[in-house]
Formats: sequence, C-alpha cells, structure tokens
Amino acid sequence: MNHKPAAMQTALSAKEMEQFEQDGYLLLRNMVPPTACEEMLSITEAHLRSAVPPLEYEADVGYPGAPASLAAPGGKTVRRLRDAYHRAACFRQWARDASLVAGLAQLFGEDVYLSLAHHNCVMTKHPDFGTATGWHRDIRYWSFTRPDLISVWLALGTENAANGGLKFIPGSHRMQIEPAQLDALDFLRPDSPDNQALFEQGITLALQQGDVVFFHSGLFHAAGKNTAASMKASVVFAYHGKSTVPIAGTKSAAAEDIFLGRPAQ
Ligand SMILES: O=C(O)CCC(=O)C(=O)O
Repeated sequence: MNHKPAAMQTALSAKEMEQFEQDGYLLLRNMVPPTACEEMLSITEAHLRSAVPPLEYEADVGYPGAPASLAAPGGKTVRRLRDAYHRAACFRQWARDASLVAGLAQLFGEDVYLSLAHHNCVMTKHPDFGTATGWHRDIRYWSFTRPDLISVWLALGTENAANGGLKFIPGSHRMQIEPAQLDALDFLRPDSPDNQALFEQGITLALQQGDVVFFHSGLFHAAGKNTAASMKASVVFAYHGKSTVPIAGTKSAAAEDIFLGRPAQ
C-alpha cells in the first residue's frame, strides 16, 4: 500500500487566494495522482457491490425523479457512501493530505479542522436513477459559530454536464438572498423571477480524474442528472478553521472534529 502523500500541490498563489475570495471556489487541476484516485475508486466500487453501510440511497434523498421507496425500481441506487473517512486508509490519507491542509490553512488563515459531521462521503451518481440536485448552499443545514467552511470535492473520474457534474454561481457566497427566493428546503426556487438572473450566471465545471475543487459553504451549487452510461464518483470532505466551532447539541457537533493544524508548505 502506498503511504506517500496523496496529492501534488504547491502553496496557493496570491491570485488563487484572490480567486477563491471573489468566486467562492478554486479549481486545482490534477492535484491527486491516478494511483491514489484508482485506489479510492476501486474501494468505492467494492463497497457499492457489497452494499457496505452506512449508505444513503436516492430513495432517501427523495429529490424529484428519485425512486419512491427502496422497494421501487432503482430504489437501491446509492447516492452516498457515508463516512468515507472510516472506510479505508486511502480516504483518510486524502482527507488529511499535507498539501491539501496547507492550502486550506492559507485560505482560513489559521489551523484547520476536518468535520466528520458533514459530507465525509463518496458521492456516487448513477445513470438512470441518479437525480439532479437543485441550487443550494451547503451551510443551510450546518450549525457553526461562523458560516465559513470549505467543502473539498475530488473527482475520481470525468465530470461534466452530461454525467451530472457540479454547477456553481460564482460569487454567490457573498450574495444576500431573500427568504422568498428559497423553497421550504432552502433550495433556490426555480419559479422565482428574482432567481432567473442568478441561474443565468451558473457555470458547469468540467473535471478530470484527480481534479479538486475547494468551495465555500455559502456558494450556491447544483448538479444535473447522470445521462451518461457509467457511474460518476467524487470524494467530498468539509473543513473549517480554528475560530469556527460546531454549535453544541446540533448535528454539526455530533461527529468528530479532527484537528489537522497548519502544515508548512
Ligand atoms: O452531485 C450532486 O448532485 C450534488 C451534491 C451536492 O451538491 C451536495 O450534496 O451538497
């Protein structure tokens, strides 16, 4: 087993830091080598084959077009392999990777923590029964003393509009949104006139295996259905800085918060 650092990344440049600040996301191409991605992918495929818990199914998510129940056709389509961190060493190695954490420390300007309460999963999107996700902010269900977390998305294969790739509204982490623009689950309402201009600003990211996206927990993002022939898989973890603390008694405080510090580059 290879225990060398999973990622290849030098310190973030001033321009990259500025980009994250402005757009609410930063795309780091080719950050994780193919060997590390292939190992994560083969464990993902094995855990899907054996239905290794904890799993979240499309039927549990209940988005439009999802199977109505686990017993319905496609009901056992897996949406997330939960608790990626405890599934295999390669996921832990990536989640704690020194160059990843150093980049996050630059953006937070302080010591980094990994939250196992949120994301901490392999997102899978299958053809046929993998559903689209509406425009939302990750922070909507998270409870921290500050709203400035960063989700880190690693593409284990190609991601694009055809297979349900990520879409972002650049800069939307800094936008004031009125309650009337949101539905009961805090998704941007597709029928709100005020949202139309926002939707027009949406962009789809085209990712290749090993590409990594950092995005702010206030950034509106969405993803389409997988209309391609094969499953798409992405590893997603959530991080925060030392001064952002999960609020006691909430779901955000219900799982381990792992101190990762501030590695030197
Ligand atoms: O892959 C998708 O459908 C998007 C997932 C997502 O944005 C989320 O779970 O926060």
